[in-house]
Amino acid sequence: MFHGRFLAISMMIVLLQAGIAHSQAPYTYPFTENFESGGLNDNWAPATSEGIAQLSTDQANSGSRSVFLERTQSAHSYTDPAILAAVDGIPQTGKIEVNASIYPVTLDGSNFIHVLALGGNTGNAYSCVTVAIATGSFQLEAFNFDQGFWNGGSGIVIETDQWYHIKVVVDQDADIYSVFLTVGNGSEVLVIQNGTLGAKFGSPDNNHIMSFPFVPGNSYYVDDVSVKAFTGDTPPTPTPTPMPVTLDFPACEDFETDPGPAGVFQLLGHTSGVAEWSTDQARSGTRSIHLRKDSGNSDVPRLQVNLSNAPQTGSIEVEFDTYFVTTATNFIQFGHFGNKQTQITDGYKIMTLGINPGAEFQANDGVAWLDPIGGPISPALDMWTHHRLVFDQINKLWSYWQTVDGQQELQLYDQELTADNAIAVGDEAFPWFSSIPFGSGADYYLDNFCIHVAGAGTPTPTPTPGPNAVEYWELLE
Ligand SMILES: [Ca+2]
Ligand SMILES: [Ca+2]
Repeated sequence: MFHGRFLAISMMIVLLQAGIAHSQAPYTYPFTENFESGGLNDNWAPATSEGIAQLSTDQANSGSRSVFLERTQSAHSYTDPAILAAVDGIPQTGKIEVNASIYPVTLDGSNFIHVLALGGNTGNAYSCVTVAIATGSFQLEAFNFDQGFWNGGSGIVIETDQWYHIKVVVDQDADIYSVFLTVGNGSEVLVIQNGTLGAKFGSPDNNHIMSFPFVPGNSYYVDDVSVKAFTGDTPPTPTPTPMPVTLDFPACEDFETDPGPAGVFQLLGHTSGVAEWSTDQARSGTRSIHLRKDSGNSDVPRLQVNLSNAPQTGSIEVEFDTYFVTTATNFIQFGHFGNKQTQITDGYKIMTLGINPGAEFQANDGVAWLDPIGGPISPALDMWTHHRLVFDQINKLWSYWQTVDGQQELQLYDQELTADNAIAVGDEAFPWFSSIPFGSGADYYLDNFCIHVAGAGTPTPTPTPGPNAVEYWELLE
């Protein structure tokens, strides 16, 4: 017993001594760190037990050095590998900006990559705000515990082997932040506007900067970290493009013009497939959106659009056309309403139209995949299918019609919107429509996306009332 206790005390002393030996000096506001001189340990606490956090000359945004971070152990960690530094003297009023440049080497979409966290010092540098490369979409997003969900998404997909410049503008008077992103030498884009800080940056226990890969499969370089007074105008110069953009209500999009890299309709195609503007097929005009998944199962590539301008009451109708070329070895989520954009735990927040691995239409009501009322039906390949959804946001019901080759084939659901949340289309927290090939082998086109008050549109052809038509028309009253 004695020896065991003595050994434990001795180890504690050794650990304390190690901590003293490696204690880092805090930065003093304002500062810019280009990593060109001195050791990383001078100001940063690098954690390296579960990966790499070290100075490197392999890449540099400035000069010849930067910091390389890579998680090599399995699972995930908020603290290791990581670099962490304290900053003294951060003003508690006025506007300040926090900058960091990052250069991704490998990106794994299985979880967030926390490239710039502001706040606490122990595995929770998010207390103010954390900027991360998002799961699935590979866009820049931000999180704090007060808001409780990730937000943002610029339409700009973060790729490997490219420098990105992140600027977080903190308004200490209003307790809000905005995030800007510049790709290489390009223009500055506003990614998140006026998010709410979880805590005032620089207040006691909230005066740290941290960067960590979080999950295996992620590695990147960091350079040119600074915290200084915000010197830009309001709005900043160059005038940023406000993002994310939201679809008007009502709206119809025939995709005859290119959605562009950061348009209302966002095409995300980071890995193993395509999400592209296409002339291969068209339900209207000569163009549509082509979505294809070549390998694996994941939420990219995809088309997504923010529907938060939709009224939160009354009945809303959403229509679109698809042209399926091949089905997949897993679900195709060709019509998803919810929050795929940020990949929160509940991936089926409102409802999802899908084709199952057996190549039959199903719909997910937020709880389970459901068969059509009339029984399983396979998609007609190489022809256009019209989809029409009515969301009764008062009674929290949705119904679905499908028209193939001029014939109404199926199928009326009269399902409850996600029962435990009872949220509506365009709900502030879950406003996204996504169309996702998801399963390997999926290949289809999408055209003519419309959203409007139920019954206000003139769908072509007009669905023939089926066995459940009474319910449908009652729904519209
Ligand atoms: Ca440098
Ligand atoms: Ca078209």
